[in-house]
Amino acid sequence: MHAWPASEVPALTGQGRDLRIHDTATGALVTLDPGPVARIYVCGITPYDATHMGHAATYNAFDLVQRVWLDTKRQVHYVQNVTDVDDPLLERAVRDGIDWVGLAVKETALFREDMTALRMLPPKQYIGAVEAIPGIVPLVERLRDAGAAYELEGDVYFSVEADPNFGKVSHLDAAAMRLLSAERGGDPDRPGKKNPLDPMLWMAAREGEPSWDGGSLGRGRPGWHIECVAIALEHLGMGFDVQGGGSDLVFPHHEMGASHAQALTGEFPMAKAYVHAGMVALDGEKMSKSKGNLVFVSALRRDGVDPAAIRLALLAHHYRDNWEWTDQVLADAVERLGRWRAAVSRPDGPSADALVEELREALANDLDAPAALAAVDRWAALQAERGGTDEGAPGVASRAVDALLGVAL
Ligand code: 5CA
Ligand code: ZN
Repeated sequence: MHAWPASEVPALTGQGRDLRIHDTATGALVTLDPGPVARIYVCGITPYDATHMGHAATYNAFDLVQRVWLDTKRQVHYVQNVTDVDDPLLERAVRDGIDWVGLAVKETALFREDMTALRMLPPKQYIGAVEAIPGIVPLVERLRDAGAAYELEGDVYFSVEADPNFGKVSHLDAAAMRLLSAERGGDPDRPGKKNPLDPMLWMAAREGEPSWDGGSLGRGRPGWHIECVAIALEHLGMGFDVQGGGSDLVFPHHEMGASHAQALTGEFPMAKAYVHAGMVALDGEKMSKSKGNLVFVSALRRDGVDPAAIRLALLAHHYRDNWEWTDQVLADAVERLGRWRAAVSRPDGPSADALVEELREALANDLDAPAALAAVDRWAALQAERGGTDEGAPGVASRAVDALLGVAL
């Protein structure tokens, strides 16, 4: 699939900082030391009901990761998937009486537009589950041939017992895992499974559902977790720097992905850091497609809201916090954008050199975007109250806000 156009990232003078970030697997802050090319995989959308503010908040977090790396003069190899065939997508198409392919194409196009408007950096590879099938089938065959997978009425399941490190991403107990598995696409109650938690790798063709040639697996379609593992391993290889997503992906998705990769390669972990964004809520509940309590980026854009203000609304929250979307959050962001734009629209001002360092420090410290916003607020307040004589300052401030926060002033 094609991704979306990249907005330019201005190069800043001086030295970027290495990123210290929270890793779910170890429960600690880790200082990442990527090579000259940092490698990141971020789980993409299942293309229906996109892009809501929860999606946007999560992609914003991983956009910041890349901006910190780019500031250290590294290149970034970014891969993202689109889960363009899966139960919830097919169910939505049936509910609405529309073609599932058309639904996925339309929603993915809208997502690209939203990401472009929000100045989110595009992945180098943007890969749909359907186009990944030829790479998924041999992995499932390998897992089966190695005894890490088994067949149940034509479907193929992964055996969590095959992974000595199972549980090391989420650290949940069996009861919690079982509950989340049932909630998030698993089938713990299906009779005949070796372990209730075992996830499907390959689902045999069902009447009235799309299916593909699976070689020795027979016709069918891929399971969810193996999709991301196949794409990540093909394009990034084992031991890449960050796997990202919202906290609702910790279990089962990222746990199972780490397990599949362990069984395939004998190595753990697949990613050096498992990074998870908090959940955005609306009216006191997690914003989710199943509940339908959604605020869409595209709807706000249609209403004339500046995408830079949407982005500032996201940045006002720490990525690991759970937070609530309200009209006030947006109003505050619109007001802040106005203040910042006024501050950089003057020909001179107070020096912004310290501001650049404060932005770098804040983001390198587990992506502390609220601290970064506070630093810009302070500089803008100085500009408004006293001004200054540094002729380059507004340009320096504006380029730093663009490069590090993705906000064009
Ligand atoms: N296609 C899979 C990942 S492989 C998927 O989870 N798709 S999704 O469309 O449901 O979500 C896309 C991303 O948005 C995921 O990282 C998910 O964790 C995140 N996300 C979903 N809802 C919210 C929310 N309310 N707040 C924050 N992030 C969210
Ligand atoms: Zn994924």
